[in-house]
Amino acid sequence: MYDLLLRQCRLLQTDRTIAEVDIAIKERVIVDIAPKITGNTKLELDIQGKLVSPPFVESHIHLDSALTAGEPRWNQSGTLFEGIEIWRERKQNISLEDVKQRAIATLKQQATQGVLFVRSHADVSETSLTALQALLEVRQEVKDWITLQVVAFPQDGIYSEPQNDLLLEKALDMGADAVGGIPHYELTREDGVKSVHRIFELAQKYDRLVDIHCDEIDDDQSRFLEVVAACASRTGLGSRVTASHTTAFGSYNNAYAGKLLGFLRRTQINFIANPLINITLQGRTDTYPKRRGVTRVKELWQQGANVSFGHDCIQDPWYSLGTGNMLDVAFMGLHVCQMTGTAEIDACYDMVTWNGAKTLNVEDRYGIEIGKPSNLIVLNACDRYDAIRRRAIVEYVISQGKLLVKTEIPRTIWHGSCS
Ligand code: 17E
Ligand code: FE2
Repeated sequence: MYDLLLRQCRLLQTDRTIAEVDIAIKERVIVDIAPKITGNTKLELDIQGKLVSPPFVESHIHLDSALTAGEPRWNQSGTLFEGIEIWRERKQNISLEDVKQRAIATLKQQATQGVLFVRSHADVSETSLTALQALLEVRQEVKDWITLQVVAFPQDGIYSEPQNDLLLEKALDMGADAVGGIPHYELTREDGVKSVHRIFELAQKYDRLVDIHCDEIDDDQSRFLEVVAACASRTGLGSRVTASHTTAFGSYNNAYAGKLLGFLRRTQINFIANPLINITLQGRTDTYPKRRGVTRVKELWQQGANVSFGHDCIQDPWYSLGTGNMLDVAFMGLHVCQMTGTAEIDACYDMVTWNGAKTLNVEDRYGIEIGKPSNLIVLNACDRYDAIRRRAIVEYVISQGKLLVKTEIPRTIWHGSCS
């Protein structure tokens, strides 16, 4: 007796080919995938040939500041730095309940749209560590329907205040999954380099992942990615390391960028671009021509690096828009990075699914295969290109073997004449 049987799926397999199959689930595990499955089941869903995909992965978001846009004021300049100032004011009066309530509301919004794996940053440069404590509690409270990873993120820098280094270490002691940083925002270049070394030291001491906000600025002299790459190589942490944003990479001269790409090829580090936020926060000091402020996604992807796309913000001091829809993110990424070739469009879909899972180091639990945990989504689409083009609705979300969300597809009726 199965718990759930999905009939007539257009399954997007791990090798990215499509198979027409039924999928059987029992006790939270995918137990069979075959053209025609017989047997009894508690629940049967007729998928009617729609696309069945592994869930979306949100590899970069700030849940602690989500849903605070306009509090205490709106970001008028649209810059990263005004956003940091506004958040500094807002975080003076955060409470555990405030953060938890907004984080859970955001996670529900994401799961409704097919996101079942999330990596969130939690600001740890505020002495009470309330944001971190709240997200760690949320991680536990939501674990039956969504997987949440928490990065200890020192928003104000590790060396800008004497206590920040201790706060970062305390955050790991409390159970953060990853160590974060912001070297381009440290007071000096030297402090920035020192912060990257400190992050790797802590990652090794506590056996945690690394995810650094790295070179999130248009300054072509911001060159901390090379430091991250060197530390990743020397420590052997490789694929456990992620460089987020790296927007300055879009401003480097080609001679330096070419050399750097060569170095990066030898590391296994992951990259996250956040196209919705990068295209709006960066380029603000330019007149015309105006830079796009996005890292070299296409070139990194072409040389086989693992690149994912994140949403970064949902209605916060940095970005007042957003619903958590990862197809919006892929759609924007595709445009800004000019990834319009057919293989490139498909790659943009992978950047909000498989590549994100690789970044989160959850590949062993990800993908629709016999024996794996049963997390999957049904899209009202026929393939990856169709899903992105129409930003298709996620009709069913199956999380850990259970039906978590069903969304009705709107029906439009044409009343005009045909001529
Ligand atoms: N903080 C930061 O340093 N960079 C960002 N993009 C956000 C917060 C959203
Ligand atoms: Fe971020």
